[in-house]
Amino acid sequence: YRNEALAAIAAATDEQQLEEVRIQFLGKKKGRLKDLQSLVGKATPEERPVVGQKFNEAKENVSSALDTRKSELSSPKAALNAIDVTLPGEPCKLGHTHPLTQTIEEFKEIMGRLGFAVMEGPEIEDERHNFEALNIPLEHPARDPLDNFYLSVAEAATGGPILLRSQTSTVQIRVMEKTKPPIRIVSLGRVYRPDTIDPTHHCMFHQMEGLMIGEDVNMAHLKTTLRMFAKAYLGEGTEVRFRTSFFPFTEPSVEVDMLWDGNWMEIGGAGMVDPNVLTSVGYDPEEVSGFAFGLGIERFCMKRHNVTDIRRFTENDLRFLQQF
Ligand code: FA5
Repeated sequence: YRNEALAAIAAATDEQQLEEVRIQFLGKKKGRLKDLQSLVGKATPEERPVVGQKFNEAKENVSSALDTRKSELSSPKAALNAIDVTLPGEPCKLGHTHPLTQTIEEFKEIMGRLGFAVMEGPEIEDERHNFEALNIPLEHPARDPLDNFYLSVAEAATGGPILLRSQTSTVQIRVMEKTKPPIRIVSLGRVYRPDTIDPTHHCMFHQMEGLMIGEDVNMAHLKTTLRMFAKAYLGEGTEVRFRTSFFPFTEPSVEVDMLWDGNWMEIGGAGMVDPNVLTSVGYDPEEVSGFAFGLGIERFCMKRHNVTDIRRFTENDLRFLQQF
């Protein structure tokens, strides 16, 4: 009886089978222990203590074996044993960085080689950093609520209006406010505008801002920096062209075009930092000068990879993303 019971307990592979074994041997009604018990009853009075003791021992052995097996079967190790580690596994699907992130990383790397440190600024901004310190006065049309994503809540500390930044030029101010010249930084990140969405415009896109401040920094430095950047990213044959333009925070201001594969692409704005901006951060325009530029990152990534619609970047379609 005992050996049979122990063998059955060891052979049980889950808790349900074990329960069946328990009923078969220790069950109150038909368990085989009952048969044994009746033998005890039939023993002679002299034999009875010995037989009784043997009976109790067998019963103890079986129930403790049951308990041990039960805790084995319910432990995590049991679950582990149930896994056949020799079977071939499911291949792990590896993701990769988004094409725009790849472009951003490459831009940082190129500008780093030209001596520009990478800075970050907040995506939710106050009016000082998005407009005022950038020489965009209150009555300027760029501040129209219809042309910006203003938030419905006010800034906690000042109670002033806040908005999603419409340009990375905000970071110029943040950096100059807390750093003394010379400065040579880039800042890459998201900006938001309620533009009509089409193949080349989105309401959320990325810009790379550049800022260099020092003694005698001039337009030639700006053009050389952008030309070296363009050649590094787009290739040796790339040309850079300036067209006169206007931005409140630069004087003079230019639109920047780059010649790539025979086509002139408009990729951003630039210029010499306006003296009013230098004054607003406590610099003396008689002592320092500087240039700034702001380039649209999507345009570069689209041109490099022949992406014809800017909306592809945010649709999360794996068939698109897996190509990069
Ligand atoms: C600016 O945002 C200025 N802050 C640039 C600047 C910086 C000028 C420093 C002077 C000094 P603009 O609005 O032109 O400029 O935008 C710059 C670039 O962002 C554009 O040339 C374009 O490449 C990209 N861009 C603008 N709007 C969108 C849009 N809706 N979707 C995608 N890219 C856009």
